[in-house]
Amino acid sequence: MNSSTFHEQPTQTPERLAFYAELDRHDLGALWEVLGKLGSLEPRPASVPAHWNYDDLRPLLMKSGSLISAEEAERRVLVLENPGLRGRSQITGSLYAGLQLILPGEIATSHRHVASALRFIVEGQGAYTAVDGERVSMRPGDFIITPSWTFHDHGNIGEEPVVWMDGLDIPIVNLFDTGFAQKYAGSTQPVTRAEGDALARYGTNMLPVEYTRYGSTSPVFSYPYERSREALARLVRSGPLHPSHGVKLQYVNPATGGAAMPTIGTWLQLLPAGFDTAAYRSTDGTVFSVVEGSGYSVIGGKKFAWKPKDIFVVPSWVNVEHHADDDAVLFSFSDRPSQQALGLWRDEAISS
Ligand code: GTQ
Repeated sequence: MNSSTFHEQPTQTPERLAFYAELDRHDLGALWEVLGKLGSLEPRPASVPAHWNYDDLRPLLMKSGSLISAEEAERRVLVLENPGLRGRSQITGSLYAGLQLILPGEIATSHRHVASALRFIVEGQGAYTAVDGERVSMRPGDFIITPSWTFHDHGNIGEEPVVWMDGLDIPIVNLFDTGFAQKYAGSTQPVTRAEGDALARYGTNMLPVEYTRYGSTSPVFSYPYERSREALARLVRSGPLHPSHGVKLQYVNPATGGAAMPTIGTWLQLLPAGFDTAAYRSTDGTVFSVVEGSGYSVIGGKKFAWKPKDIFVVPSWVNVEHHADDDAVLFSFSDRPSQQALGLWRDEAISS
């Protein structure tokens, strides 16, 4: 072992190579031949820093709208494929992300799956998502969850195309071979609760007297932008700003204080105009969606300029610094709660 690798591959002698061939015939391998690939001194993600410009994405989304209906597609989504992981439908080593389009009058039929999903609304008014018998309107900047194994359908009863970013833990579910999925018997689930029911019941710093289901997924499934944005506006005035994050809040399950979903963590942050963050890295590869403002991020030494509706990704253990040209609001998500539950998560503020 030297300082740059965890394990140096031993010399391959003819006797050793013959032995490896013999092992191979018995479905065996020699650890010392592969240890350098299995273990590393620090994370070596296959995913790379990447940025998607919404000016490029939008025309392609609209083109998809003319080529296939939401109904035929089941979900009309352009998958954000990390350039280092092409063909695997992954934006990081553990997460899936895509941009979903629903046109006026369309529905995306009801189904459920073990994978948990988040929706972060990017543009348009008039769409809803239904979860557990309640329909909630989608507005730009809203963060909405679809808990594991809950039936969900989406619809657009407005007059504009609606686009949101989907984030799912599909690669985590598949890592464990724990995926199940079902279609609902009808195209949409019956509405059994009025809009706003879950937010009133669970999202006002109070819980129903009989509530006991602490744990796993948040009973609040919509986190409206207006409320979160207002909190950030107040906090940026009262300070102090975190050197690496500006003002950054976690979305929580109000019954536990933990993340809204067991596998995926989500945040909203404000970087005031002119703010430069201190370099930071963490083991949770993180996806960012720009809500307001423009600026740039330096990710692993590469500069990516961004503006509203753009998406960018910071892989595990890669340094990131943000710069805001004007007041910028960034939504982000990662697998941090998964890593923390398993005792794996690390982060580090880099001092310059
Ligand atoms: O809206 O239910 O992007 O099931 C991928 C799989 C969205 C959804 C995706 C899904 C959905």
